[in-house]
Amino acid sequence: MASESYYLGFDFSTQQLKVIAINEGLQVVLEDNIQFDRDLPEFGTQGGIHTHRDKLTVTSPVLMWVKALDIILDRLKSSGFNFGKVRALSGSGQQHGSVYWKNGARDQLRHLNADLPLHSLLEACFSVADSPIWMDSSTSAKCHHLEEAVGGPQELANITGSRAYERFTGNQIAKMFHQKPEIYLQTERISLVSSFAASLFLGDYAPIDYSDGSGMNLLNISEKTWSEICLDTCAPNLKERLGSVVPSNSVLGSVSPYYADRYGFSRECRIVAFTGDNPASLAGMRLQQGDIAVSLGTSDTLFLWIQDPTPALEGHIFCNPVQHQDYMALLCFKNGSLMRERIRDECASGSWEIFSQALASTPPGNSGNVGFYFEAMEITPQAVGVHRFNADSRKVSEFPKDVEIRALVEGQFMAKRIHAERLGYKIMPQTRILATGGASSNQDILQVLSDVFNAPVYTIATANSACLGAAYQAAHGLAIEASVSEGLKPTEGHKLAVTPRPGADKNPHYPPSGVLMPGPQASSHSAQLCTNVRSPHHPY
Ligand code: XUL
Repeated sequence: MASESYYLGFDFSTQQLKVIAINEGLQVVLEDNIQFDRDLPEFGTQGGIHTHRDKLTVTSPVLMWVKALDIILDRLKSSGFNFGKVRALSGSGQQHGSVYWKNGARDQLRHLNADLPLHSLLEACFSVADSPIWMDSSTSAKCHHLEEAVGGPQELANITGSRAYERFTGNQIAKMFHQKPEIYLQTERISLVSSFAASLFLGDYAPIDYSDGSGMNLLNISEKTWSEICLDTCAPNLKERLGSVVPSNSVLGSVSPYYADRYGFSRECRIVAFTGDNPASLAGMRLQQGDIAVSLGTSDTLFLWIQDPTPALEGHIFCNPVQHQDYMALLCFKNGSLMRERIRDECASGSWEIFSQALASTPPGNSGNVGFYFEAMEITPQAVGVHRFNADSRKVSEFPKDVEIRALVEGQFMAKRIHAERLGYKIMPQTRILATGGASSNQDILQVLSDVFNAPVYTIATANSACLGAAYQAAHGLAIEASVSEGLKPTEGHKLAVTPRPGADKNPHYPPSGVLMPGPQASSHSAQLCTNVRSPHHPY
């Protein structure tokens, strides 16, 4: 133990700052966290945020994040943690948030006095005290303007991986520039939450990494350079304020002497680029080429490892944090567990057991009956209401209870597969589905998932996957720098749960692989699913 070396991962998320230390065997040896509301009440946040009077503007105090770092490092030091054994560190941050460094701040960052805590040294370094974060939705006008400027939403998605989203940083910067031009002029650098946090360790401005940079509507994700047209549309002289972009597992340098002097870090301790929490989760869940991670929680989220992306109007394509020539996609479905629970209550007397029995007693493909259930306005696609179709593709107003249960679960997974394939995802022979979240403990739900994707489903514990992923990135980045290996591929911890039933790939009621447009070979439902006709009656 005494001779062990460590890698540290930090996660600057919305409600807390977390830290994980792993050893050379990539096992977790230490975890800690600072809860912003509880541990830093002086900032008056609720859930780590300030919601403004217009209800659309959402921010977090930047010095709260700095102070949280002071506290967590002090705490680790008093617990006897040996910082001298840390070979490399990395981190993740909530995506899209922006930090505005005031003119002259770089000089301050480069000369940190180890006798003082970071938050008092950096008190005067930010031109905006409250940083806009991902929950902000006050920039609709800027989004519209950006899409217009580049030739429409699909064109913006082709360049940056996503159409314009309110929370994406370019639109936030555009708002800042237009509302407070004098503040913009006083700002010498704009960081993401991830690159801001890396800057604290580096004692200098850290570059933005490709993956988190993909959440800005500013980066050309194929060329991996800033898009001039997007930059110019958002604000003048933005390129010089953003600095360069780098692959997500780049080594940025060594820790600032501040950390060696104050906490006993080795001066050799390397800093690997920090990235967004979703890219870091992809690393933390140990996804590999062709894999899908499905988190079945309140809402359902999909991470996909993609090689040839086809950006669409729904979902996001980011550069891949592990292999920078590849990509990842992120899809969010709001009607996840809440919808499954509602149908469980209506059709299975509130019992998961009865719900499971219905799935077990109905055939895969549901004899052609399919349904889409959106209690709340869905994100992917933007649709609401309940839509049931029978085997003749006719809209019907109800199904028998067991048919309803299978229609819901199959409909949810078919929609996931279709949206994934629209973004360029291809199911491959080695494809694994990694399932997490509450509903991943239900074998019968997982069986449907496995059948619809015709791939084995593994379960994986993902508490703190972003933070763990950041620690892996630290080890991975160092290994790449030392040319030790192409990358570390830890696979333990994935538990095989179910495999597809024989014939799942030939089920006429599931969308045939790779279908993006209705074709003669497609079943009537998958044809309907793929037409993308938006109407109040049909969500697809
Ligand atoms: C992703 C997003 C959120 C934040 C949460 O696009 O906005 O998942 O990254 O921290």
